Amino acid sequence: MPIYKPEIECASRDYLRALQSARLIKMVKNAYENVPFYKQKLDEAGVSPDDIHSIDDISKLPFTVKTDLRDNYPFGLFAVDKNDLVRIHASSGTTGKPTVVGYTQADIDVWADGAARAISAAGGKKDDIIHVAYGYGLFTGGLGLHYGAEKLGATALPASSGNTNRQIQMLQDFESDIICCTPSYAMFIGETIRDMGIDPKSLKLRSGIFGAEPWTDEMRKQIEELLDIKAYDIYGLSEIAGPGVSYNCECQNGLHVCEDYFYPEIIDPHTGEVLPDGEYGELVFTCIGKEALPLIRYRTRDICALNREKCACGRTTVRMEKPRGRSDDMLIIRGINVFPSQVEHVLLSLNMNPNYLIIVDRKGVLDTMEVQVEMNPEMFSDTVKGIEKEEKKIENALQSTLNIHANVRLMAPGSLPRSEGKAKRVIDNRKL
Ligand code: DLL
Repeated sequence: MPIYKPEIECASRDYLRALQSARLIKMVKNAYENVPFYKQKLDEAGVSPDDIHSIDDISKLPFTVKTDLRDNYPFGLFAVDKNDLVRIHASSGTTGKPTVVGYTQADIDVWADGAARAISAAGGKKDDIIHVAYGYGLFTGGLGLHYGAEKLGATALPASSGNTNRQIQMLQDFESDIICCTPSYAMFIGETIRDMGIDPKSLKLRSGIFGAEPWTDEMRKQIEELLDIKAYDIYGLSEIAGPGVSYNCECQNGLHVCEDYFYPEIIDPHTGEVLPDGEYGELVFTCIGKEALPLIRYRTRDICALNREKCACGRTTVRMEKPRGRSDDMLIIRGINVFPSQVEHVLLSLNMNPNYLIIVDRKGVLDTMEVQVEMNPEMFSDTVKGIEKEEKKIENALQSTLNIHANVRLMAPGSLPRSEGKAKRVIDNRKL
């Protein structure tokens, strides 16, 4: 398959390191001279820009965390004058003020370049229609893929999210080649197509680029079947750029990082120590190619591992594993760490529907966990006894993976809320 930027994506490791070293030196200087927060932070850590000679010196630098952005809300970490900004995005968290990010024209070009690499790696070509069903607005999903599609020279279709019947109409009438949305919305579009009696093979759709939330390989298989496409993962976060920080190639084996712009490290989340390739820990990025928001060692909270082996696709760029979840999504139930993705993995391995909701509560001193799962349509006509048997089977499977008991409740098909953007999988009623 053609590679969008082979001079970078297939470059030698030595070339990439030299490029990263030059860019790190420049960005640290920019941050130190133009962001008072970084001047203070580096002074406190006893590091000066003059101590940074190569990418190996990165571990001398202090970390940046999400609250640093919030504490300097809205524009306090920007290294450029407001006149030089051409775009602002923001991501809303569950608590507090949103995180605000800004871009110069050069930053938009960097971001669009990453998104174009991702679309190309998913087989996108100039004559394709790229159907963008991520939300447009302050969220980076819609505009990120949109600019990527245009940069590639393909045709962007700014469908935005929602109005599923209209999405399907457009898939049919405009003959979209590639669809971009969250994996949970892709599932919903696929189910709706099935329920409408439309044969997915009658659509021109060839691939999908799905991200913005964790999803498992089992869910990938279901989406691929429902929509009769190949499903590619895409990763990104607003603070670093947006979608296109990393992406799947046709090997679907990890996500290639645009490491010429976003330098990744994996650290032990407790000690901050850098971990060797292959070990799971917290993903950290340094924006070595951006002007407006030059974040240094930003802790993403995403849990994954890195792999620097050459990929069968020919790309040499480092791959990150599919993020397993976020350290702040991790539930601690009766002292045991539980990731929603583990629940999803168990459900899908039993051929259950991936629409589920985890409800955590506290009765007295004891935590309780309930998992609501939608029945498959053929189970709906089952007897009460049959349903109870099925619930027990899922409870046993969850127990053996998670090591804790969860009450399973099978729900009517279609009864759990559907998401057009990021799915909400957990309700935690404990007042922790
Ligand atoms: O979700 C950017 C994006 C848009 C990525 C469209 C991909 C596609 P935020 O709203 O700032 O940005 O959320 C970033 O979402 O730290 C991860 O926890 C999670 N995330 C994003 N992509 C993936 C993925 C966008 N492919 C946060 N797999 C990140 C797992 C993902 N988690």
